[in-house]
Amino acid sequence: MSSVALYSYFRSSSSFRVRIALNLKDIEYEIKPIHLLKDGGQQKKDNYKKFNPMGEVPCLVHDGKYLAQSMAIIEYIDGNFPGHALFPAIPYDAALVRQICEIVNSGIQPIQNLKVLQKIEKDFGADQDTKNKWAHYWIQEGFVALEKILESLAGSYSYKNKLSAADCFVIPQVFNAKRFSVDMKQFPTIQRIFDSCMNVPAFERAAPENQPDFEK
Ligand SMILES: N[C@@H](CCC(=O)N[C@@H](CS)C(=O)NCC(=O)O)C(=O)O
Repeated sequence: MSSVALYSYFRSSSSFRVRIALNLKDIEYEIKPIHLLKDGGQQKKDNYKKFNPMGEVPCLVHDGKYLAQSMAIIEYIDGNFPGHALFPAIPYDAALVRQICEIVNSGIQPIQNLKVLQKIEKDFGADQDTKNKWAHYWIQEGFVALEKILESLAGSYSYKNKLSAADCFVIPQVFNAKRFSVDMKQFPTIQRIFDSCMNVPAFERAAPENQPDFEK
């Protein structure tokens, strides 16, 4: 029997991606909470950074093997566990799914990540309102592009009518969009995908409010 654990923070969208993927694959896993704000950020402590020197969640532990970066983790999960395939078999279609993942993974989330918001506060004097506007701007920009691409690719889900890795990335980013008051009426395709996915138990169970470390 293999053992799977995930270092995760309830509000972390990158952890949320992996929680969805694990649920879609029906993999049992233990959540190991890492609090991103407590004690100056538990992700920055040496006893965590020895697993992930980037000082970020998520980090997967599978049978004693450690792996960080949600994209790498989700590809690893997909290749190593049976069940629902997270990437289409056709190479071009699989690349289209990765394109969606990367728009979120490299084009949107890193610019509104906690450490970026903390840096613009500490070194450039940004107050809460400025930090909110910053995050709002980058999510809004990214969603304009994402909406355009998804208009032709999506069915009920990001890739046609099949749940895929793309949904693991898009849905948590919508949670962040809502948190930073992005008006989702501008993005009807993304909103439609969100509504369909949130009716799937794998997504609902992975949501921040259903995590053992959830805080209001
Ligand atoms: N590209 C990384 C991003 C990971 C990441 O940014 N994690 C955030 C939470 S969503 C984090 O741990 N931030 C800690 C910090 O900013 O100090 C991944 O996909 O795993």
